[in-house]
Amino acid sequence: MTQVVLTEVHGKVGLIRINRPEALNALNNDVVDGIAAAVDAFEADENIGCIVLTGSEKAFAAGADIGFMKDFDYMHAYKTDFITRNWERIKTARKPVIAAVSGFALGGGCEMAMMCDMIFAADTAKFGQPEIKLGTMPGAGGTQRLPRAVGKAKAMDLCLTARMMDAAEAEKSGLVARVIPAEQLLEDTLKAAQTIAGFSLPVIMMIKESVSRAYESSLNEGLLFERRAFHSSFALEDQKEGMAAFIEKRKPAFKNR
Ligand code: DAK
Repeated sequence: MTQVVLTEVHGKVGLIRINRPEALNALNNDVVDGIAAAVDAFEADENIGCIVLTGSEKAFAAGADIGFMKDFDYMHAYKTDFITRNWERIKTARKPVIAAVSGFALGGGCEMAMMCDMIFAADTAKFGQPEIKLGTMPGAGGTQRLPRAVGKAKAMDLCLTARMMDAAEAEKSGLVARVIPAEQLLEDTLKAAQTIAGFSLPVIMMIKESVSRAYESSLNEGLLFERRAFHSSFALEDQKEGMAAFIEKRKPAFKNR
């Protein structure tokens, strides 16, 4: 049986690849369970400092699997907590997760990319929330994360017209961190992930937690959270090592503590 989620380790980076090419990586239970299991494993691995989630050249993921959900009724969706189960695993990861998006990231695929901490897009990437064409609506954060990323006007435009946004527009509007030529996407993303993973793991986690807080709190609360985390960084051996290394003009040797 084909494995619908593949994993690889590149130095200190854990790579998760969605592998359902025949369905443009449409997300079904096996895929979402596979992603969650891979995140669990990389989170538990002390040697991993950053995670990359990617798809194929043609599709990051063209959405939740339409064939799988087409006959659901309300009671089934409600009782089984449709899709919420495991979909949020990426969101709860404490290590940074970068989405490397090539081709289609539509519906649940776009939502899954937005659950990651940042998106690196190939110049071929296309983002969209086309659920309205299917007589339904985004259900995994599309109407909430998209306005926070690109503003209300563009989010309304995308969710209500179902049009796709290309990589250039996505970068201009703040949805993606970088646009990269398609053939270099994975290499450049892994390089950035290695850079991150080369720093002190507790500091990586504190920074992720603090930037994420900016999304979910008032400015004053966020600033307070940041200050507390910043103060606590002085309890780290890695802070002593990082500053000593700077003064001594050498490379720091972080110990992740
Ligand atoms: N589901 C299942 N199969 C899909 C699929 C999808 N989302 N997208 C593509 N495929 C399949 C196609 O059926 C086709 O299969 P065969 O006919 O070859 O067997 C194969 O992938 C290749 O697709 P096409 O032949 O259509 O390829 P094209 O290049 O012509 O077109 C396309 C590419 C991406 C424009 C087109 O495939 C397309 O429009 N796909 C559907 C996109 C879409 O509507 N996505 C949104 C789905 S709804 C929730 C969380 C999440 C969600 C809901 C709730 N909760 C937490 C509650 C999410 C909902 C959605 O994502």
